[in-house]
Amino acid sequence: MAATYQSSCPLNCWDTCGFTVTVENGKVVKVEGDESHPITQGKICSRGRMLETRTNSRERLLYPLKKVNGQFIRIAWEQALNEIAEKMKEMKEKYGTTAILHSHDYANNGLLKNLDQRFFNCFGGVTELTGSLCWGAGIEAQTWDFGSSYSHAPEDIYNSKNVVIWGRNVARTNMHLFQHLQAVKKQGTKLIVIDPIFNQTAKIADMYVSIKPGMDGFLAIGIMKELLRLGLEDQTFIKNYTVGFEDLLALMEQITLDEIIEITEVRREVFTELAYIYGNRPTMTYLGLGMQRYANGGNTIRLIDALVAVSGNIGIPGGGANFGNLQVGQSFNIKALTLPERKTASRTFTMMKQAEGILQAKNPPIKMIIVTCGNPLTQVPNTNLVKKAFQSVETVVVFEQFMTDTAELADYVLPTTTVFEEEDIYYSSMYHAYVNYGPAIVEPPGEAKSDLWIWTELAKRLGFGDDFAYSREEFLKMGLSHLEKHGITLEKLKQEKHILLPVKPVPWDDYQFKTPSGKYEFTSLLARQKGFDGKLKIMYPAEVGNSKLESKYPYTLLTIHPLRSNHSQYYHLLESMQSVKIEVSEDIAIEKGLKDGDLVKVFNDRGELIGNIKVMKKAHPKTINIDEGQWQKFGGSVNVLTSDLESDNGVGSTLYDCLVTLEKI
Ligand SMILES: Nc1nc2c(c(=O)[nH]1)N[C@H]1C(S)=C(S)[C@@H](COP(=O)(O)OP(=O)(O)OC[C@H]3O[C@@H](n4cnc5c(=O)[nH]c(N)nc54)[C@H](O)[C@@H]3O)O[C@H]1N2
Ligand SMILES: Nc1nc2c(c(=O)[nH]1)N[C@H]1C(S)=C(S)[C@@H](COP(=O)(O)OP(=O)(O)OC[C@H]3O[C@@H](n4cnc5c(=O)[nH]c(N)nc54)[C@H](O)[C@@H]3O)O[C@H]1N2
Ligand code: SF4
Ligand SMILES: [Mo]
Repeated sequence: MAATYQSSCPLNCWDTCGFTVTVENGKVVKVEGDESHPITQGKICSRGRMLETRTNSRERLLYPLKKVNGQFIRIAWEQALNEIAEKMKEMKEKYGTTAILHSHDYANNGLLKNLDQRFFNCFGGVTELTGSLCWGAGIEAQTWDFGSSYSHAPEDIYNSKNVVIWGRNVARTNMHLFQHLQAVKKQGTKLIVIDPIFNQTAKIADMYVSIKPGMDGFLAIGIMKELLRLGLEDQTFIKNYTVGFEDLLALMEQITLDEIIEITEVRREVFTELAYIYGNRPTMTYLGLGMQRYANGGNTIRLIDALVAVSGNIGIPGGGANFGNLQVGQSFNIKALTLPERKTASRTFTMMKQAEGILQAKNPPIKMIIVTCGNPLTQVPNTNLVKKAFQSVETVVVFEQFMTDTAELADYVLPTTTVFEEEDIYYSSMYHAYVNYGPAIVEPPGEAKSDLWIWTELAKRLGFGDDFAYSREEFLKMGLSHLEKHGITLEKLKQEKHILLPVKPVPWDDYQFKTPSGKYEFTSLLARQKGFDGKLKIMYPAEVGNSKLESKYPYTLLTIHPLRSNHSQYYHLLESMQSVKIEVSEDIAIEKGLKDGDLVKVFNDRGELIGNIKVMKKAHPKTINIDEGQWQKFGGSVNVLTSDLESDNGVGSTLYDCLVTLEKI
């Protein structure tokens, strides 16, 4: 007998789709789009559909494993939990709790995944990771400018005259926005795409701007120069609702349009045309994550924000500098779930520098790593250093669904459930503001257990079992407690399956910003409080454009997100993905005499990777792309080449700020 259930995509993605899942004989047999979901409307991508394959895969981890003499052997849960708890106690007594590092990312958008922090806080506080490989630089930048990072509601795009997609690979990473782009184009809205790669989104654009990677801030300055020359700025907004405009004017004096044209490799007419587009309000800007993964990434986002502000596109329907949508996550009572007040010790490393942190830590050294919802061996920059760091630690515990590169290095691997095997609610602070319900609809295979079950069992053994003596339902209610006054309860969510959270569809429409001054800040007071000077800057990437380094490594390496995988999560399930593909711009192919299929070695001082050439049509000169997420056994992660430097504001990555060269083999 087949039954269908409404559920949600748990993956780290802009869209957080609604699912209809078919179950037959206790197995998930099909994952489709839920047509009743207001945003995702029955359409999902292959990553969502393939959660069926991930759930039923014969490669799923089924039993706790322990490494003995270099080999994994199956052990009982009782033994695994006792030994890990014992180890944690020993660490706490000998070195203090911060000798343990919690390494994680955000592989699953479930609300209850936040309970990892409750566990570590109640334990006393471990070494934690701060910042974000993903969007850290941009979130911090918008926090300096606006006080937070908020996006317009998806349907507000129909109020725009122009839509600028600035460094977001919409067709591949944000499919429901792509559908809106196709629709607004039909009603005459002008679509502009700014990207060094002529991607599927660029193909439908009215205007495509190819730019040298890492130089978007300069483009924004150039457009602002033209905007002011043409008298198209919004003087009322600037005068009444901003601070620091004179600093911005002084900055623009420091560089000429001719210099900007040379740096960005963008034609002069484009600056003028984009000035008219920004001046012809409302213009909506969607900022992507690609262009802030540079050493100047925070400053880049701030300069684009400044352009949106100067042109008066803030707080109006059809406008906005849409990057993250933190209003969504802020709706939940995360404090009640995580109990931050229980932490008595703390130490932090940034996500980018976790390897260096591990290798250099003293007082106490890192003696144990617990990895959840992450695969640092493929996803964190400078893989060779990450590997060395993880290998240097006495005990590594990994909670996983599959034997990933990270799990391979572990001493204990604990098998976890997938989305269809546990109840949770799902949201993402990236695009729309619906929260979706996801019931447990099948039994986990083998002895796989939810992350929460593992935390609970460990907590009991470590003496704070009471803090975990709640059912999943009780925890979900805790997380939803702030929403009761808006009539949003777990019962209602279970009934309706998806509910719109009470967030603003047009953020900042009252011009009350969350900055220290209450205004939009071209010069940021918050940044000053943090020890920066807070001003916008003329600022270059660390590697791209660095002429000394370019003489040795002349090509910029981008490592964008794969079409058919969410990061590393699908390579092992799709044979067509199990090799390294090296995409090069046409000028590189000509210069090096390369054609599709040729085998080459790409390298820099950090590492090397071998793969097959694919020539990219119309990409910006001297640009290479290798999709991120590849596994060691299929050729290896591109992060052997990337840098672990932090962005200008300290909390983002510089994954795309990477120079390489290549050689035919
Ligand atoms: N298929 C798929 N979708 C995904 C994911 C996935 O792994 N696979 N991951 C999800 C997650 S976690 C995230 S964070 C989002 C990311 O979503 P996006 O922001 O779309 O992701 P990126 O792959 O980083 O690529 C963005 C674009 O930035 C461009 N770019 C790179 N450098 C520059 C630059 O200097 N200037 C400009 N203007 N453009 C530049 C790239 O060419 C690329 O087209 O996607 C989500 N969706
Ligand atoms: N070079 C380069 N590197 C990048 C990027 C890039 O564009 N280029 N993108 C960066 C970005 S945007 C991001 S968001 C990060 C993503 O980095 P990660 O989140 O580390 O990447 P994933 O491959 O999604 O790996 C997550 C792991 O978590 C496991 N997992 C899934 N669900 C659960 C669960 O419920 N519980 C547990 N315990 N485990 C689970 C999966 O099996 C998978 O192995 O990568 C970053 N790294
Ligand atoms: S990965 Fe993203 S687009 Fe695909 S089904 Fe999940 S939420 Fe939707
Ligand atoms: Mo991400």
